[in-house]
Amino acid sequence: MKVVADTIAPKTGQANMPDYDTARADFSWEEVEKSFSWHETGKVNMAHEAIDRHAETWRRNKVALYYSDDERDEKYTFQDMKFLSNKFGNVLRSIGTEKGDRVFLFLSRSPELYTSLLGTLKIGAITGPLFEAFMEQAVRDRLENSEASVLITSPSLIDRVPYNELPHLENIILVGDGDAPEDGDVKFFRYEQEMEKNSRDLNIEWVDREDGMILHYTSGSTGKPKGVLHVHNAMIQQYQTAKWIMDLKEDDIYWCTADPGWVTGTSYGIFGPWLNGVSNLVRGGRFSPEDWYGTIEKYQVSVWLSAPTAFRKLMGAGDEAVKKFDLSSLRHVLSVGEPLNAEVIHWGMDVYNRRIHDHWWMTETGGVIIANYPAMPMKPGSMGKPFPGVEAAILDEEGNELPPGQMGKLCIKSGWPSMLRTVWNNEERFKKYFPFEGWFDSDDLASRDEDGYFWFEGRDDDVITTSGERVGPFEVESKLVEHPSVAEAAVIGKPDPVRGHIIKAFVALKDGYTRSDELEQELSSFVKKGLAAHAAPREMEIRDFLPKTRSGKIMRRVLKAWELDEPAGDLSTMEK
Ligand code: 6R9
Repeated sequence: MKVVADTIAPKTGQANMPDYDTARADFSWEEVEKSFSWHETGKVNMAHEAIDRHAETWRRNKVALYYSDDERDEKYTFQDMKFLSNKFGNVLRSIGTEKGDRVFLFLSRSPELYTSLLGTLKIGAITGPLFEAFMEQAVRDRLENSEASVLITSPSLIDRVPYNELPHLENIILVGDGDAPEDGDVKFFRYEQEMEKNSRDLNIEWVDREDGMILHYTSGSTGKPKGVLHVHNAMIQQYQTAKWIMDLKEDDIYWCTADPGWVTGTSYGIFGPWLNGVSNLVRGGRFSPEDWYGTIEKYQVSVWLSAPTAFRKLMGAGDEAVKKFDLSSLRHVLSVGEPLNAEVIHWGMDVYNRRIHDHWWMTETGGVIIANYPAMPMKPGSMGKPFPGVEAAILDEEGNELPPGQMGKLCIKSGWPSMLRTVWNNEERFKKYFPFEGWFDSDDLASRDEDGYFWFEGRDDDVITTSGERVGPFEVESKLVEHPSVAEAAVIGKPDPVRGHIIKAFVALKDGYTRSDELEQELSSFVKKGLAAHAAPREMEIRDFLPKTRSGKIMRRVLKAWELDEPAGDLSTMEK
């Protein structure tokens, strides 16, 4: 049960979304649909709505994409994006690609990644973006399961593609210079040559709203990754959530730091901003506090979306780093992917003088489900409230709704616009998401308070039963992060003959702190005093870093497997 001492009021100012209760009372998805220039035939295409629609208005010369990495610094207008994606659509057609085919991307972040993803959608094919860092097994699993016929990759990555062992793979398009084998059972093409040959005019494929658009693989804790399928209809939710939650406005420079290999990097790194006609910044390269703050300063970023792991690292880097840069362009800051510790929000108020808006969703939901809204009072540590037009509830094991304050399954009333439509080649797995009639089960545990705010407790698998009490790992981790020495923390349950489980904490320290028995003792009693005796870690391990996914989630199941000497399961998404 949460006791919340503080709330943070919104900044007065113009937010796109009216106050929460009004927005909820008046909401209808049918109204949102009217924002789109649905084609007269009743057909649609995501890439048309995101790019071409704006290229047909005064926005044609507006910058759609600012791209920069250590070598490149480029701008593309909506018109440029239209022509480039048209060309790529023609390239795909010229090699025989058809509507419904799976066209996968295994590329580092680059303008070519974005234009080829859009070109793929324009011909009605299904796109599948992969993390550049994947090794051979991860690439193989995804290409095998999706039966992709086309892969867009680069000479530097081709060694990790077992193309001769993938019977469905027919064509490989190589982006950039460099030697590549270019032999075997597949046909190889050079991106630059093919783009040169093809026209910038394209007859777009008008598709049904329910036609497949994108496949995102999410790693299960064991076994093979699941291919979550989204359809073009997802645009309705991605458009409206980006408008209200990211609060996107005409003059914004929007920066989402997520890679398109993660759903955040497509729903809110591509579709959300461009459906709203907003200038979108993509920054390649690796994370460093100086580089990130420098990027905000240089591009005058006004809306910034990142993940808790990044904010915790920025916090660990100290306030001095912030002071070296002019961050005054920032209007709105957001975080997603993991619970955002209250401590980080308070720090954000101190150093950025901005609230960091936490919001919750999953690959399977396609768009945001629960959020802190720009005009709503924020309770630090809470995920906020369900999006207007979406119903979320806390259910028990039988599917009955639980009263406020109780921890249970976080479920969503089925039928929101961007809901997954299937798990590719695995209808059985898809059905498992719906254990109770009409409800999607997220497999997260959460509670709702008297005011309707939702509080994340942990993944269902991660919640710890110790001495008969159920403890959400996040609560303990957040308490640990409040301690001045702690940069990041992860807690797991370790089997114990007396208590069922004991709590074991893994902690990464901030710069300038070193491990000692006294410090471990102190951290344990810090949790005991701040939370409860049963929540205090009985074992502690200070580590240089914690294992994480490429989207920055702490992998508790991996820590647990290492601890118990058990197989760690699928590690393809783990950051090396
Ligand atoms: C968008 C995304 C989904 C899982 C989800 C939950 C965790 C995401 C969160 C959060 C607490 C938040 N999660 N946002 N937990 N607070 N604001 O992350 O998709 O990679 O599929 O992960 O991430 O456990 O179930 P995905």
